Amino acid sequence: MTSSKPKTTYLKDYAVPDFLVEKVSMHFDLNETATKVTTLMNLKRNPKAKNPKATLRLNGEELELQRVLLNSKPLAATEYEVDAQSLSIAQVPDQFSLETEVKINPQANTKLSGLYKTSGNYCTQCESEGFRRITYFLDRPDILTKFTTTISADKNLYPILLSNGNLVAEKQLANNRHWVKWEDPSLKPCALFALVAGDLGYIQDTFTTMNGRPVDLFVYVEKDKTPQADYAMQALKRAMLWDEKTFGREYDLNRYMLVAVSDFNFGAMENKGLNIFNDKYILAKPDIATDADYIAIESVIGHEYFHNWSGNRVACRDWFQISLKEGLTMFRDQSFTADLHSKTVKRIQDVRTIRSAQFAQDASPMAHPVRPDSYIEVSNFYTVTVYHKGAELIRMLQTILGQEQFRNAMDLYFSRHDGQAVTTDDFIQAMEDNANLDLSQFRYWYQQAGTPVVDIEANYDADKKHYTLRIKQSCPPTPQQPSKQPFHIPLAVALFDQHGNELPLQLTDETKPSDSPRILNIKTTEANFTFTNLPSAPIPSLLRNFSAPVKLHYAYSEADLIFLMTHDSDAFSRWNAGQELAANIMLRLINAYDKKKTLTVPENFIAAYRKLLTNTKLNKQLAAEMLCLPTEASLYELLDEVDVVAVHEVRQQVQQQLARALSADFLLVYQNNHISGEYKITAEAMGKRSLKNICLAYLMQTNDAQIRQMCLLQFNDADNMTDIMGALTALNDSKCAEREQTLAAFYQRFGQESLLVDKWFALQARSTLDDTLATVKSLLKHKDFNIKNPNRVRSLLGTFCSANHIRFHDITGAGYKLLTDYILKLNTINPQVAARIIEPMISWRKFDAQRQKLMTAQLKRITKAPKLSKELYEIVQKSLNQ
Ligand code: B3K
Ligand code: ZN
Repeated sequence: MTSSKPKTTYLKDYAVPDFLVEKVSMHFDLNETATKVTTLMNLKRNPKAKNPKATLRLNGEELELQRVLLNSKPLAATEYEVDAQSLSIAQVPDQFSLETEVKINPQANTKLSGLYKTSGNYCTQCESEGFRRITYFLDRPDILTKFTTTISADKNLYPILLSNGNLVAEKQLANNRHWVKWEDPSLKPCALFALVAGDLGYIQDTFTTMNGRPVDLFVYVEKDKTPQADYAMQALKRAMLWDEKTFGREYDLNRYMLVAVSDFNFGAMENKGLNIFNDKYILAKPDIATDADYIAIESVIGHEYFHNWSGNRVACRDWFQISLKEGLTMFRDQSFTADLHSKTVKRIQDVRTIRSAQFAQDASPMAHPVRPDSYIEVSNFYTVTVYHKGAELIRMLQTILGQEQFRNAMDLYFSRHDGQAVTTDDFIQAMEDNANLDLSQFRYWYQQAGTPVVDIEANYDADKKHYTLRIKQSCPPTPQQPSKQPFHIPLAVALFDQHGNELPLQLTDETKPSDSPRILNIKTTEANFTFTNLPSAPIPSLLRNFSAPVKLHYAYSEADLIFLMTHDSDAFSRWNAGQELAANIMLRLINAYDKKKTLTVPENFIAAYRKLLTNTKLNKQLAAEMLCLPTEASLYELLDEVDVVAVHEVRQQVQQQLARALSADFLLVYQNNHISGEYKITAEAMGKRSLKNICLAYLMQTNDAQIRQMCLLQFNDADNMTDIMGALTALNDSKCAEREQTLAAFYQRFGQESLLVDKWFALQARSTLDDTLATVKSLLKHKDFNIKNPNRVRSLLGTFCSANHIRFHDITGAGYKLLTDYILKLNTINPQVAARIIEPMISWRKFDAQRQKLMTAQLKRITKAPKLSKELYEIVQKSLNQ
């Protein structure tokens, strides 16, 4: 909280810590409103510190200090200083022990950072700066030390007491309390500390590592939820095996624990040996979780597990390096999902996120490099840029180095830096050293924000049989970075002849053709590549598999795109060509809409869709992806000024015209993809379900009573949540009795399952019906709405504001006002959640003058809030001033 202007932290100011912590022992005497935390640490001056006489300054927030002992001697109040952020002791010896005792109030902790209570249990969240809300400490990621934790608590209320590492002792105490001791042999930053206490149920299993070491695995959940924990356990075992096979990484402790909690600020947390999860990423059974939920659970469990090497054993030096662990770990989890399921579908989904959310952030006032240079509040930097674009950078390195070299370079990185806290530069250095490559220009990807634009023109010289690609790169200015250095862009290219044959690629200075596709390494603002021996003008397939996170401009004809949609040998590129074709048509129609012309979807596009629907050989998951039109958000990224209504109307019109023209085909595909028998999470079964459900959604666009009945039937007959949600989603934008009926039935049936109540809130928030704003307002008063529960806030307010553009951007400004009312409430309750849901309002410059005025008025209202949190302060002031 701030009364004065919050301070900015700069990467350039990084200095090594003045003190090091040799080891730390903590004791937690758990009590709802007054937990006593005793911390004993052995400290010594850092020989590398600049100032050998520096004052010891420990971070601490919202702590009630009881006593301080230096070398076992109590300090008088005059011997130390305490303020709202720290405890300082001047003139300490070079080596000493320090013991502190503080009181904290977990029950009152609604920020869910530090130690807090959730559904009757205790849990912690320390990354990035939550540990200082538990005890006074050197709360910075380059302080690595060994933790011993003892916990005492009421035995009946909290029979399970967990912390990092190994359980080494337990005993009974008086007054029905018990005591446990955990020892973590690993070196870790305090951000990876964790404690859990509660009356939890669990399941147990073992995994034998590649070197034959058994590891005890535990998944802890609320007591009645143990039947929903099996999938998580299996997913964990798959992740452990995959990391051994793919990266040679073995787990190091004897025990690995996952815990599901229902109040959590984000997805999960990789605390050493004791991962804590938002329960939506653990709990699963077919009538509760959708196919997408199953895949997400496996991927988040994988992600947290993979952090054990990328993030925990090799940690970050400072919080500017978040992508060192998050970009890398996300790349690892993406590869895991791709290997276990469909490579193409996974790539399509990840590219969708980049093109809609990450490109939007790169163009927003919060644009920042993958390795930011400064922050006011570090929790604002766990972003789609740091994670997703960060993962794209690792993917590009894999492309540039080649699979084998990349794997070797990863081995070097892990062995060189095991047990250290390092930087993204250290990572690149390992890549360079292993492959003997110069990646100095690649480093700009970490340093420069903004989405590069690659313009390509092609020219065919029939006499010489030469084909030239003229490539230009540029990058728009971003806050604090008016001009940019050229990036090293790996551009994957293939060329096709008119019959769909992939052509051999030989540059003019080469003696023989190389494999297709090939990577053109673009390092300058302009570059030309001339291919030879091409008997006729080829059709280029560019940026294959989205080989770099850039916007590609090449003037494809519609015929070329339709050609690539059918003939490209790479499935991702076929999808991509279809998306580009659809986007081009939609942009044209948006223009026509503005000029009040009639909107007609071209015949060739309808024909291309018919081909997709009638091609029974096509992989079904891919077919479903290809049938999805570009999202409204991704169209926003193609427009200089967004006309919310035009984009929405056009997308709707295209859907409707496709549905009407192809209703018989949609119906046939719908009917042919019903599955009977046991629910399975195989590619085949998931493909059928997604194809069927997308067809149902299209069919609903025909406004036919029989289709509404089909939805109802599917809703009633479904034995899995994917099909239930498929029916509800298809009905969701139609004002009809079937919608009312199914929504009510859903709540009645699943009203006790909080993850499904979240889905019920989200569905209604997403509906494009014209009374949705009023519905959202009334749902905010529903007995199940709880502003302190992040999942609930995200499902209702988050979904409405980020996924329902047409209703959130209502021209009266009522959507903006509603969001702001709740942001102001959340400012004190949970600023991290507030800072997330404000995002749809910060890019106000993209919209028309009237909406700009309405949004900025609300942003200004936020700036006037008493006790504005650092989280909101940073975002709002950047949004208004940059
Ligand atoms: N490392 C955590 C995110 C922490 C967010 C702190 N505000 C989860 C993850 O990426 O695995
Ligand atoms: Zn992570």
